Amino acid sequence: MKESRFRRMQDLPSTHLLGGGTAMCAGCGGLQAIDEIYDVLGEKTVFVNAAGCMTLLSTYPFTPFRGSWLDTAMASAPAGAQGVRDALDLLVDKRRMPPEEDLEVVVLTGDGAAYGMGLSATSGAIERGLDFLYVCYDNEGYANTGQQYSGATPHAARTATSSAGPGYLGYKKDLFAIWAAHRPVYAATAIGAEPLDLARKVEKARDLRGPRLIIALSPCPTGWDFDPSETVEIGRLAVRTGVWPLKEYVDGRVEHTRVRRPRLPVEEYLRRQGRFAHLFEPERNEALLAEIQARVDAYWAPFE
Ligand SMILES: Cc1ncc(C[n+]2csc(CCOP(=O)(O)OP(=O)(O)O)c2C)c(N)n1
Ligand code: SF4
Ligand SMILES: [Mg+2]
Repeated sequence: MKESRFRRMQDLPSTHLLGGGTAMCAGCGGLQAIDEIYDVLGEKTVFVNAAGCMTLLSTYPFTPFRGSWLDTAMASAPAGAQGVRDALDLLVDKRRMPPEEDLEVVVLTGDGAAYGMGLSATSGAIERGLDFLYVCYDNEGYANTGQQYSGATPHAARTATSSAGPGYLGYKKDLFAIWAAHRPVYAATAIGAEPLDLARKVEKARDLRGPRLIIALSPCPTGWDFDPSETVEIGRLAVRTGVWPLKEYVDGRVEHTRVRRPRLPVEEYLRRQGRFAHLFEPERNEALLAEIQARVDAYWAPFE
């Protein structure tokens, strides 16, 4: 059998070494976003992490974070967050911890957990009004296990489980809309390549109480197949082509926070990534390119 060109992250040379000998890929867009988010949140945090690439950030007893960290099974991070929140509330109520030492409970998961495996636990947590911030780094696949498709994979992307023909036949789920339908306190999309927009959204989310979401699109050189030096440029192209709208939901209203006019053609974004190479070689797939462009145009049409 032909070897998949999608390799497990653990098989790659260690380019970014952390405590415990864990390795992250160079140019990881998820790591960039989390770094920027942590800059705003600071150390008074408990990260409740579902299994994924970022789990490798924290191998007991090492972690690059100054706050606390809890690992959970893939589907259970919001349930873990409920337990941590309840414990913190009890400590404050029983005066065993001063209120000023209270911590922000942050769920940190990839898209596999956020869009799929953990969605039911998330829905229940929002319904209960749990006071937590959900951070999803969305690299559009199960990256840690070799980039299998997830509910976040875009149409036509090649993945380890859609490695031939037109690529992934499904369409990326709209997690922002799913959250908005729950009427949370706050929800936003973001990307590490737009750090000011991201920081403003994290600040806003930090200062609210209740269920809050930040989804950061996370260009993944390993799974999307591009050079690690291009992470920021590809992230900017996702926004400038309109593929990744930057927006927020507050008080029942959705507003875009960065609008690029005119938008660049989507193929400027697609052709930089090996996962879409079959749309251009050995010949251009005009029908599929037109379909992808039409879907992006249809999204933006009501706002123009
Ligand atoms: C219930 C369950 N199924 C499968 C796995 C194996 N597994 C570990 S990480 C991972 C990928 C998670 O994907 P995502 O949430 O998108 O995070 P990423 O790996 O992309 O960072 C999988 C499938 C697991 N830990 N638990
Ligand atoms: S596989 Fe992708 S998301 Fe995972 S560490 Fe590497 S670049 Fe980051
Ligand atoms: Mg993922």
